[in-house]
Amino acid sequence: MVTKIILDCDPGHDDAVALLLAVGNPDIELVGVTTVGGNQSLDKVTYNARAVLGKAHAAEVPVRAGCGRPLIRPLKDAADIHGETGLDGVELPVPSRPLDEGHAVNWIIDTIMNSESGSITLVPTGPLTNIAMAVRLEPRIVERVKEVVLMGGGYHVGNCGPVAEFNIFTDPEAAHIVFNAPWHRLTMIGLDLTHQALCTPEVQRRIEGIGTDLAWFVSGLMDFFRKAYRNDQSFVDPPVHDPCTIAYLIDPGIITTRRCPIDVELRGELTVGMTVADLNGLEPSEEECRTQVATKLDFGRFWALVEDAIRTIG
Ligand SMILES: [Ca+2]
Repeated sequence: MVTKIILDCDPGHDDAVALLLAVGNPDIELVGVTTVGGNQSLDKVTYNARAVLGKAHAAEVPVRAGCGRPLIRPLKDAADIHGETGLDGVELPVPSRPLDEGHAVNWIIDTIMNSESGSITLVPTGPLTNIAMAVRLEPRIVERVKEVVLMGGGYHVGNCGPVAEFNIFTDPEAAHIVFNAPWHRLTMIGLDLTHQALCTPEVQRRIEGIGTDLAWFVSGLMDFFRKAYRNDQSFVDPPVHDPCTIAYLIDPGIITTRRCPIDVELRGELTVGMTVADLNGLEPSEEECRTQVATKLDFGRFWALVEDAIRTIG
């Protein structure tokens, strides 16, 4: 069965790989891409999304720009990890057609309201500003969305301070709205999971072995990402966060999950932007709890999916 998704992203090296996995896997239909200010300014990440789709021979996928800044706080980008362009390390093709008109938030609402109920999955891989705005503007989308699978947060670890992850830390108020909306299901693919999705030299050599221009493009992205993660976060290999969301939708068996209540800290002195997951006690039933965290990644099957997608795109 094909899963129809809206990918709400801020490319971003790992967002770019998520785009490629969504385009290159036959079980995913990329209905549209929406962008949000995060890793870089809205203009830059929107350009990057269009350029990556062009690189993937998927320029026909609609792209709409959304919110340029968080609901309340100023935007502090992630240039330290993604560079001045948001996709440093590679040369991007010039997008072949103009940006689609209209605001991403309106487009998300219209698309969900005009599609069969339960047919669209939301996949946010940036700050949750657009999704929060959409929920407030048209609350009926919540019951019409099949599920939300997002990259963000973590239950044991942070990357913007000790306990907060970048996407949630950037717009915690938006995250609070999204985590507290009564979706049929919300899966948090947080750092606990994505720090297992390391692009090791062996993985990168296998990608290069595909031998296409696109494969070398991905390798160029990973070279920059590796250096940035070494310098800024003392990682040996870079964690490629965002495509884990798409991999989970393609094959849920790749990722182990555990249901638990999750909320977002807005006022802590040390913990603003922390996703607080209550893992105490027995795992609640599906009726009791609609949120879950991702805990364990099947590394080999994950990277095999990414390689297959790059090969399929050609
Ligand atoms: Ca992202």
